[in-house]
Amino acid sequence: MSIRLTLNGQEVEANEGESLLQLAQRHGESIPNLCYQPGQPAQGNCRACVVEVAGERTLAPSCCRTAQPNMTVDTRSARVLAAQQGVLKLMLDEAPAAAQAGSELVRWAKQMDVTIPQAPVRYNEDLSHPALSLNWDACIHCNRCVSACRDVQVNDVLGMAKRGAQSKIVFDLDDAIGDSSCVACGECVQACPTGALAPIAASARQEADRSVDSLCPFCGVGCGVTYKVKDEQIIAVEGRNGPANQGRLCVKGRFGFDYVHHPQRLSTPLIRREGAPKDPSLSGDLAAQFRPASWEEALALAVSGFTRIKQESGPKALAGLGCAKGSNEEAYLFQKLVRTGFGSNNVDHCTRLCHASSVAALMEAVGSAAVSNPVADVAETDVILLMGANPGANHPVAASWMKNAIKRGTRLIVLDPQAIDLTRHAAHHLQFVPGADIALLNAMIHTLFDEDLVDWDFVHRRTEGVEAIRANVAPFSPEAMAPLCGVEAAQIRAVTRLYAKAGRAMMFWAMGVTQHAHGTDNVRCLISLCMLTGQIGRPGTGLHPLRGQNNVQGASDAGLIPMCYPDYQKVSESAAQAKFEAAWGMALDAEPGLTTVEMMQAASDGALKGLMIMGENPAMSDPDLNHTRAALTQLEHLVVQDIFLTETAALADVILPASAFAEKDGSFTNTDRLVQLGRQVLAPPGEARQDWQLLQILAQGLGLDWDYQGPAEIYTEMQPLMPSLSGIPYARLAEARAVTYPAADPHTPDQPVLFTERFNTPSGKARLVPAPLPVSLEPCDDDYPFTLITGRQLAHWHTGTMTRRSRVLDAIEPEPVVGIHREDLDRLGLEVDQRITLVSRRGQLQARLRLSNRLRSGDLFMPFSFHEAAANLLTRDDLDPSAKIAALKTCAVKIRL
Ligand SMILES: Nc1nc2c(c(=O)[nH]1)N[C@H]1C(S)=C(S)[C@@H](COP(=O)(O)OP(=O)(O)OC[C@H]3O[C@@H](n4cnc5c(=O)[nH]c(N)nc54)[C@H](O)[C@@H]3O)O[C@H]1N2
Ligand SMILES: Nc1nc2c(c(=O)[nH]1)N[C@H]1C(S)=C(S)[C@@H](COP(=O)(O)OP(=O)(O)OC[C@H]3O[C@@H](n4cnc5c(=O)[nH]c(N)nc54)[C@H](O)[C@@H]3O)O[C@H]1N2
Ligand SMILES: [Mo]
Repeated sequence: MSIRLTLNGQEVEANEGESLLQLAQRHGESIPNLCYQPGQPAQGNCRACVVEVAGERTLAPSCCRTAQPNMTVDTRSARVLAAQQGVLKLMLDEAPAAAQAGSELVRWAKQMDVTIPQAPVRYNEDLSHPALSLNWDACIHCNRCVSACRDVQVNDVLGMAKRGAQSKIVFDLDDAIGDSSCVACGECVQACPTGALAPIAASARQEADRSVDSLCPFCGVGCGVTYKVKDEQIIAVEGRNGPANQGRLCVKGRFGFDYVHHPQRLSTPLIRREGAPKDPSLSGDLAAQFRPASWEEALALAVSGFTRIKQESGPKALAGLGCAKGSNEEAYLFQKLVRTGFGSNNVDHCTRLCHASSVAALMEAVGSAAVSNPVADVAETDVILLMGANPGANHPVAASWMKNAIKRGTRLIVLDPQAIDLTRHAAHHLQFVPGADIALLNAMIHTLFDEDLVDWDFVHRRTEGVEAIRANVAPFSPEAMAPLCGVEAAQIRAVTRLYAKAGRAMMFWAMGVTQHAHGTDNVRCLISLCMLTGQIGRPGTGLHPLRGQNNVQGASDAGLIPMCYPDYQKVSESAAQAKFEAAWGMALDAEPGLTTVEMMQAASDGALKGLMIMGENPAMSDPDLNHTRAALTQLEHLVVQDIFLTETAALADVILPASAFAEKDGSFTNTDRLVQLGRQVLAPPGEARQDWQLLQILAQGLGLDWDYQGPAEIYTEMQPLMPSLSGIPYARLAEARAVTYPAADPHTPDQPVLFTERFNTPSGKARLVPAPLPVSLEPCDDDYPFTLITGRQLAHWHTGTMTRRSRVLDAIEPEPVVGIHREDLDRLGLEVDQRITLVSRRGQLQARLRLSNRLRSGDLFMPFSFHEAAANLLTRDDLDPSAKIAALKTCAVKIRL
C-alpha cells in the first residue's frame, strides 16, 4: 500500500518505514541533524532535525518519526527554522569547543546562519592515546560514538556515564583512553559530529586540499578508504562506503598511513659500495654499505648481473620473489619477467608462507583456490566456525561483521590454542594443543559418522571419496583424541553437532591451520567437515580462508607461483604451456620452479646465484633466519625493489626505490574475490619510480620488447589469459570499480556464492582426501620445554617495515614482547616486563615478557614484526610436502635469563 503525504506543499510518496528525515532528504531537503546515522537506529536525542506536522502541538524530531499516510509536513516554516537554529545555538553554547573547523555541527550552524562562538583553547580533554583524543567540551551527547563503538564495531568500550546534566562519554570505566581497552579503530572519530572525538594529530584536523577514493594497503579485507591530502601529504584517512567495509576501518587503515612520508623512504637508487661485505648478522649502519647511483647505472648493473649469471649458469640459476602488496598488473608483469626474461618458473611470493596449503587442498578438492562465500555472508549464517585465525587483530573489519551477526543470534565456535579477541563472543572455545588440528578435526569427522550427522544426500550427489574418509577416521573417536588435543571429548562432540545441525554454517581459517608441515592435511580435514555436512553452495555457508595481504589473492591469481601460469593453469600441462607461449611469443619452461624456501636452500647450495625481490622481506619473514640470511649473502647478485631499506635490501647488490600503495594505480583482489581499483594519491618520493615501470625497464634490459603505457594496458593483456576474469574487461572494472570474479561474460552479475550446483573439478564433485596423524617434528622436551607460537598483533604489519614507521602504530606497540601464562611466570620465578632470552635449536633473541591471559600454560606467543628480536631466528624451515609451506607457526623454545 502506498503512503502518500504532503511535504512542503508537494504530494509525495514515502517508503514503508521511512522516517520523515529520510523522506525529506530523498526529496532534496536539507535538515540539520546530528545524532542520526544512516544504517543505525534513530536516537532522536539532539533535536536538531525537528519539523512541523500539521495538527500537532509540538515540533517532531524527523529522524524518529515514521512517515504516515495523509500527514502534512513542513520542514521550512519560520517556526521550524527558528527551532533548529535555537537547538544549534544551544549546542554551540554548551559545547564551545565544538567550534572546530570542518565539524558537522559547524557546517550546519553556518548553513543555518547561527553565529559560531570563538573556539576556546582546548581544555577538559583526554590526550592519553597516540591516535585519538576526547574533548568533553565539544561533546553534545548525541551518542553517535557509543553506537559506533557498540553497535557497529562491537568493541564495547565507549559508554555514556551518569545521567542528565552530569552525563559524559567515557572509555571503559572512565579510564584514560590510553589505558582503556580501546583498539583505536576510530569509528567513533568518524561518527562524531563535533570533533569531540578526533585524531590527536593536529594535522589531521586541517582542511584538506583534495580527497582521493582508493583502498587500504594492509590486509585482504580490502576496505575502501578516502585519503585526505594537503600540501601533497596525506593528513587523514576516512572509511569509504566500499563493498567490503561500508565505511568501517581499523587502526592501521585509519591511522597507519604515514609510513609513506617517512624520512627513510628510499628515494634514490643505491648500489653496494665496493668492498662493503654482505653481513648476515645485519649489524652496524646498513645504509653506509650503499652509495647513491643514477637510474642508468643502477638498472644497468641490475640487468648485467642477471644476464651474466644466465649466460654462465643457465636460467635456473635465477629466481624472483614478487609482491602481494603490489597490484595484479605488477604481479602479472613480475611473473612474466621471470618466465620470459630469466627463462624459468622460479617465481614465488609470500603466499608460500601463508595460504599455500589452503590453495593446494582447495585446488585438489574443489578445483578453485579462492573462497566460496564472502565474509559478508556471516550476516546470513547460523554458525561461524573459526579455526587458527584471529580476525579481531588481523582482519578487524571482517571481525566486526562477525560480531554484528553474533549480536543477532549467530553462534561462534573458536578452535584455537589461544583465547583470541573474538573468544568473548563465542558459544564454544576449544583451546587445544598447538599442532593437534588433525586429531581434533578427525575426531569431529568421526563424530559425524558416529552420531549420524552426515548429510548423505549431499555427500552422494556432490562428493567423492567418502568411504576413504570414513575408514580413516574410525580410530579417531573424540574420546581417543581428547588427550592429544587437551580438550574434553564432550566438547568436541558438542561443537560438531552445533556445526553439523546448523541450517547454515560457515567456516573461516588462517595461519594457525596452514603454517605447518601438515598444513595441507589440516585444510583437507576442514574441507571434509564442510562437505560431509553439506555446508556449502548456499548463502551463509562455505569455505573461507581469510586471505592476508591486500593483494595476495590477486598476486596468486596473476601467476606469482612456480607451478602455475596466471589463473592456476599448470606450467606442466602442455595446453597451458602452448597458450602462454603463443601469448608471449616465446618458448617457455615446462618444469615447475623453486618455491620461496627452496630458493633459499638452493642459494645456500650455490645452485641459485641471482635473485630479484620486489616488495618482500624474507630476511625477516622466512623461517630459520640464520640460514636464510646466510643464503641471501651467498647470492652473487641480489636486486631488491622496495620502499624502504629492509633487512633483505641490506644484503642486496642493487636497491631500486619503488612506489608505495598510495603512489600507484592498479587493481587489487580481496579475500572475497572482489577485484577493486586502487587509485594514485601521491607521486613517489624523490627519484622513486612506479614498480611496473621498473619491471618494464628490467625486461627491456633483458632483451624483451615490452612497451606498456600503464596498468590499464597491462590488465588488458592479462585479462583474456585468465578464464576467471573473462567477463571482467577493463572497461567493466573501470566503471564499477569493484567486480567479483569469476564472471563468464561481461553481463554476468557478481557471483558472491560459488559451487551452488557443481565444483570446478573434472567430475564436478568435491574430492575428499583423508589425513593421517602427523608426526610432531619438534615436540617439547626437557631442553626446550615451551611451544612458541609466532603470529601477529593488531598494530603491526609482518616485518614491521611499514607499521614501525607509522607514528601511531609504533607508539601502540613500540617493542618486542613475548606473551606468557601466569602459571609459567610464577613457576619460573619471572617478572612481568622482565627481559629474557628466548632460545630455539636454531637461534636466539631477547625480548620482554608480557603477561597473557590468552595462552595455555606451556605456550608462548611472539609477533615477527621486530628486527631487534626477529622471531624467525627461532623457527623451523620444514616444509609441507604438497604445498611447500614452511612450518612457521610453532617451534620448541626455552627461556634463558
Ligand atoms: N595486524 C595485522 N593484520 C594482518 C597481518 C599482520 O601482519 N598484522 N598479516 C596479514 C596476513 S598476510 C595474514 S596471512 C593474516 C593472518 O591472520 P591470522 O592467521 O589470524 O594470524 P596469526 O596471528 O598468524 O595466527 C592465527 C591464529 O593461529 C593460532 N594458532 C597457533 N598455533 C595453532 C595451531 O597449531 N592450530 C590452530 N588451529 N591454530 C593455531 C594462533 O593462536 C592465532 O590465534 O593476517 C593479515 N592481517
Ligand atoms: N614466524 C612467522 N613468520 C611468518 C609468518 C608467521 O605467521 N610467523 N607469516 C608469513 C606470512 S602469512 C606472510 S604473508 C609473510 C609476509 O612476508 P613479507 O611479504 O616478506 O612481509 P612484509 O613485511 O609484508 O613485506 C612486504 C615488503 O614490501 C614492501 N612494500 C610495501 N608496499 C610496496 C610496494 O607497493 N612496492 C614495493 N616494491 N614494495 C612494497 C615493504 O616495505 C616490505 O619490505 O610472512 C610470513 N612469515
Ligand atoms: Mo600471509
